[in-house]
Amino acid sequence: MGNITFTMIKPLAVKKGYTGKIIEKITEGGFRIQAMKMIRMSKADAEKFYEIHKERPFYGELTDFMSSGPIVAAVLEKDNAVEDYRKLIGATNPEDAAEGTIRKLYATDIQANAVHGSDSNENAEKEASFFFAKKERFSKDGSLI
Ligand code: FUP
Repeated sequence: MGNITFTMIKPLAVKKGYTGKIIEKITEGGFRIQAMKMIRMSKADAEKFYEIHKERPFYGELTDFMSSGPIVAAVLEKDNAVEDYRKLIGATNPEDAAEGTIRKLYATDIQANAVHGSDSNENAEKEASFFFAKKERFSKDGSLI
């Protein structure tokens, strides 16, 4: 059971002005923010981040979309963070997402599905290090992680 997950608020959700509401859902869901920043990925950054999906038909479109504008990246802390966050965000396709989930509330479609959430503890650590240096991650008392 890991205690961190990594999330991104995706470009269209940022553009539509949902950042504040999504962060509120995250903190109300019991997650503490270890690190957070707004950043725009280059196409190459997005290709590297989503390398696992390289062979999928949507890889080109997905990486175009994810580099089309700023995202908000964050490392979130909670017991059982990966699983609990996936519950809070809902299914990948917002049409299948449960009522009250972030994707049900703020997603546009399966690609612009409002937020990313890590799918394993191992990937959460990898994704967190992809975006954040050690000096950008803080524990509850304000010291570095
Ligand atoms: P998830 O872990 O819920 O983000 O979902 P996946 O790992 O299956 O997919 C990663 C991302 O690929 C999704 F967030 C959006 C994108 N995607 C598409 O663009 N089209 C698809 O048909 C499936 C996924």
